[in-house]
Amino acid sequence: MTALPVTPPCDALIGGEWVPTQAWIEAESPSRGEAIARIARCQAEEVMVAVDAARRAFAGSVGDWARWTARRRGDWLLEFAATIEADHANLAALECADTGKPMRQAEADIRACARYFRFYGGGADKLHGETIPFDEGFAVMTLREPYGVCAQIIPWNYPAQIFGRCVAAALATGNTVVLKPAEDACLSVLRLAQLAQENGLPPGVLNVVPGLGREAGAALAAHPGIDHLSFTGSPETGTHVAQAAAVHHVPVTLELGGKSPQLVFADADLDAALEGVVRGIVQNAGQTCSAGSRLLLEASCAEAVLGELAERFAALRCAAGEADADCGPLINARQKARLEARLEAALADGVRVLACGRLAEGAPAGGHFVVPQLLGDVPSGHAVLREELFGPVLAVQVFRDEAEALRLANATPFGLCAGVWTRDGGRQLRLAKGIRSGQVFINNYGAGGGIELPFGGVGRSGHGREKGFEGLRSYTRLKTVAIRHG
Ligand code: TXE
Repeated sequence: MTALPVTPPCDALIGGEWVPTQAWIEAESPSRGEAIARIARCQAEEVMVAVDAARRAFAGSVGDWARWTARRRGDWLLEFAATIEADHANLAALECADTGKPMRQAEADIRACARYFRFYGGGADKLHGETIPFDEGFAVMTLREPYGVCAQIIPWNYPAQIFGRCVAAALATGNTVVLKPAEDACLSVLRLAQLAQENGLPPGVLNVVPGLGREAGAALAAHPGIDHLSFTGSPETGTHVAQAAAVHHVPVTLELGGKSPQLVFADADLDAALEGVVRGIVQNAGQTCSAGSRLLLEASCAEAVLGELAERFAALRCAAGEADADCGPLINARQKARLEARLEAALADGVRVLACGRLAEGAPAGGHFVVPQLLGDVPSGHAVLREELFGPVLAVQVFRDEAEALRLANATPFGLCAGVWTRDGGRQLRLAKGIRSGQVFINNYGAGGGIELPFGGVGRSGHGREKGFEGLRSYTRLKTVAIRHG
């Protein structure tokens, strides 16, 4: 087994206790293909006990979390942010080993996780209802109340960041949580849960049930005792969990990935655009919901830009996460085989690889590497332009004018992000309004991941918003109180 910097408890966290399970899952290092830990494999029974524990902590004798004042909850979140920052090196090393992502990215992810707790800790006592002017003799107000028990099913691509995004917002607003991390990467989540317990979080406020999607995940989504469900993952699984939750009329937030375009016009700062385009697809080996996986290039600058882009792709290197190269491995052998099959089918359809990166010297033989690739000559409407590949693969299309650029940008069932690179102010606004997606970035891509910025999708990318104050509101439900005082 590859040695870990620290070994978090790998059991389930239920009601403040670490509970062993009957069966286990071997956690693997994507960089080496070797086992690194054995994590709990929860079944429906453990999920049931965890939901009960969260219910008791919400409104029972154990923690009465919802009755902690907003200020006290906020203070706890702020202290926890400091704890995460103090454990930064351990958490980043765990995230790097478990996901294979380059160390710099793992470090940024842990900083972002702490920042979520800081942002929502500060926001806890600043979220409030409103008063509404109404008929003579009435006083009307809205109250923002927590849902209760929030189920959170999260993926493997950004475990620590998504833990921060979901857990901090839910706890700040007085909810309790049962979280199902992904079977492919959950060590940082387990370490964060351990630190939260050590930081004095009342038992049952945060419960973690590691396990397989079809077992623990399905049991959690279908549990009649949950009050809210937040899911990040594939559209197919998103449909399953939303259907399961609908049986009990549980509100659902779905964040389901994308096929996001980057539109580059000839009048743009092309150097900045190229930098943003390459980073937008290579980050986390393309395993990012908001990856900019389609490049739309204005014809008049296409040749020059493609020449430069090909050079940048050829210079990219893949290596183990710890080596901190441009690109790490994919998460597992299944995702690698899935991507390679799609690339093979694309080549058979006449798609051409215009340029590709290489494995760095010494990259471990057992790692699940796929080198970054730039694809050209893609037939219009081809699968590589419509399906999320979830790898470091950028497909290029050329457009003649703004109208065609907009048509191509909107030509997928997804709608998560878009990047627009142009100096023309009118065009910036027209495209910001015309593009069908949850986020549009002008002359940047991703705004550095800004935790303050609401984030979510349209169409197959899902619905509901997380991050920012909108994310905090989404973990509360509104109650209207009308008082007739005469
Ligand atoms: O996703 P799943 P997978 C996309 C990306 C990727 C594809 C497949 O395109 O190639 O999904 O990845 C849990 N009931 N994204 O198979 O299955 C599972 O245990 C309840 C985009 O890993 O959606 C994990 O915790 N839960 C994405 C989570 O769902 C179930 C991030 C995500 O797994 C379940 C990841 C079930 N029946 C993949 N089946 C993004 N939006 O960033 C699985 N799960």
